[in-house]
Amino acid sequence: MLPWLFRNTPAEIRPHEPLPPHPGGPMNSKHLWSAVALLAAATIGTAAWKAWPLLHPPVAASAPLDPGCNLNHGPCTSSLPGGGRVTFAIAPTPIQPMRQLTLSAVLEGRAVEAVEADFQGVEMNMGFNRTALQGTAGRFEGGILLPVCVLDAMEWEARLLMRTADGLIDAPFRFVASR
Ligand SMILES: [Cu+2]
Repeated sequence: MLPWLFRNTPAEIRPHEPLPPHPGGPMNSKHLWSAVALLAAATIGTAAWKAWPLLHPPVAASAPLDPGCNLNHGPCTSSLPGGGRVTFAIAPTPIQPMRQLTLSAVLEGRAVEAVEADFQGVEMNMGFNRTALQGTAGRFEGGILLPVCVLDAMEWEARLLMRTADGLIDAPFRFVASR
């Protein structure tokens, strides 16, 4: 009885029934996400591995930090391990963020092939702020723009990275940049 009704029904209902779970479906998707996570971890790992020498160049010797010298009050001089000294200055003062700063490093009694200045927040990560200074005969100059901080005043450490025949020598200097 009413065969036409029953003939149509199965065909109309079937597409609306939930599909039977695909045998390998959920498993494949888990594997896919594991692969994506592994790939992401490997990519981040590789990037960190490649960035490590850039962010943390192998330093052969470090000059001590002189807490008594403030770059806001003028040049600071640091004795280098192995001999010689460097005088570092930032102008203009007071040192402010988002302002073109002139950097100068003068070497005495030590042959230096290249100088870079790296700026880091003492108490907070302010990103990568490094610039190469240009020059010869012991006088190197460069410029940098420091990023603005959420704080009105923040303490920075400027680190001179000096390439010498004895390897990389760094010298730290500290100052507060105020808006
Ligand atoms: Cu800051």
